[in-house]
Amino acid sequence: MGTEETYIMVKPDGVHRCLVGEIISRFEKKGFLLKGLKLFQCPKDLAQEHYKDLKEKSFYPSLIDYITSGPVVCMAWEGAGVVASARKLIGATNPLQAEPGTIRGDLAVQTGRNVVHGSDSPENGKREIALWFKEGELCQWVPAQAPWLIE
Ligand code: DAT
Ligand code: MG
Repeated sequence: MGTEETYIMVKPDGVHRCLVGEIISRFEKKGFLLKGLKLFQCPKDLAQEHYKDLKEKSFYPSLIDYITSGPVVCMAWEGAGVVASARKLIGATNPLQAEPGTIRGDLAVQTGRNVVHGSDSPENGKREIALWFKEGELCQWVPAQAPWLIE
């Protein structure tokens, strides 16, 4: 099993639009390992820390308002190559440019309502999981299907 981890989050629009199951299902079906999962109301300071690299962008205030506007679903997924693969499953930031078959390509129309977040590097995967999950919220386990996914 690879040790790479990524932080995936269904944003408030995805929760309101009842897309949680659909989005989780895409990662489950791919075969990655779910390590953590929770419905969570994000406080403003956490949203600001998560998106700190975008602080100077004009859309930053509305991005913070959006992410804190309702519950999100936080997930930690593990697997070899999971960061890049999850970004492919998610699709381009602008849903109009995201390929059909990707989550954003199939389920969203606007950048400011693009339903899901995925870490952009293994380093940020680790950083974001540590940011969004407390100690004890992640599970170490081996799924029954493991031998049928990785030889
Ligand atoms: P991604 O979520 O694909 O990693 P990002 O890290 O560049 O994209 O930006 C984080 C989020 O900020 C993105 O999912 C939606 C929002 N955002 C990015 N660019 C935007 C823009 N030009 N207008 C409005 N929102 C934007
Ligand atoms: Mg990003």
